[in-house]
Amino acid sequence: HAQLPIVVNTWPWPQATEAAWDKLISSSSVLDAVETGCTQCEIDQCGGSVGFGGSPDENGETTLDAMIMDGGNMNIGAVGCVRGIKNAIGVARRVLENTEHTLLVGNLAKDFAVEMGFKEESLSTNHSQQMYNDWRKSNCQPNYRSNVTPNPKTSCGPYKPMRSHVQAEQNSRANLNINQSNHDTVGMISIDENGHVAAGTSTNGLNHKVPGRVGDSPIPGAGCYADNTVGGAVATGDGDVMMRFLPSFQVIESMRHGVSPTQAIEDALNRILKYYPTFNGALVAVSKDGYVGAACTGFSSFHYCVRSHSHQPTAVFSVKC
Ligand code: SD4
Repeated sequence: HAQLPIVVNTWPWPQATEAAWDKLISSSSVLDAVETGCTQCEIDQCGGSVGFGGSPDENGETTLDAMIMDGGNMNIGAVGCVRGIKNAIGVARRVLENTEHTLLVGNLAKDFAVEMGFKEESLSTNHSQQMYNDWRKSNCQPNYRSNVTPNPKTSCGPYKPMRSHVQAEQNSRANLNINQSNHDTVGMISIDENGHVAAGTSTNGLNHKVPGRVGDSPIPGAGCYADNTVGGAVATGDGDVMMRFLPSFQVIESMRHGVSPTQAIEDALNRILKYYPTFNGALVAVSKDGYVGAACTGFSSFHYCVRSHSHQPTAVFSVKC
């Protein structure tokens, strides 16, 4: 338990937590805090899986997903598969503030960003090119396709035929070895001393994803959820699976009925595990009165950061999965 105000985020990225905290103290805006904290991770390329230069898709391109949610009025701004803009969470914030929409995607999300004054630039780096080249050399396996003929565009494959849908998921996910090092979204929750909650996410998704893929991070109730009357929740992990269950929404609804944050997360993960026993994922949640909980599955452990007046500087906590 921590006093309000508070900032919490997924993974051991205290520089993002501190940036959000400083902004929260100076601006008193939980939305500014979440945007600033996630932006810090986009600049730092946290874990290689936030921001530019990570997770090249089958064409070698990095695309970004991000979302920000205001738990006071239940407004959301999000971008999916946005190309050529480094500050995806900033664009999500503009979708929230400057449009009546919730989610913009792809090239047209980039056009919107440029209209809003964001700079268009390449998201590729030597590192992402190298990852892409290495993958091409291995006949582009593993990846997220299950077709038996080569991919006509890349000539990669053929990929292994899959027997059934669930089996396909399990085989391909076991091969993909989704883990902490290739699969870390920043998800952040901020609550001010009046109990105003905001949550946000930013990620470059998955290595070698099929171009056009959007994960859970910009999907309301999947990547995050916030509600001033309850608290906030954020998710990280295998987004293709998670978005089928809306775990952040489930956690908030359980907490609304009095379940503790940790128990609510365990329940949400267990629901997914019934269908996808090898699934990897983690959530962290904060109640509106400052109770923090976390749980994970499939990783060896999950780390998260907490900053408040009683956690100074940022404390990094670890839970075993
Ligand atoms: C996704 N959930 O795009 C994101 C990736 C991630 O921890 O969380 N990595 O599937």
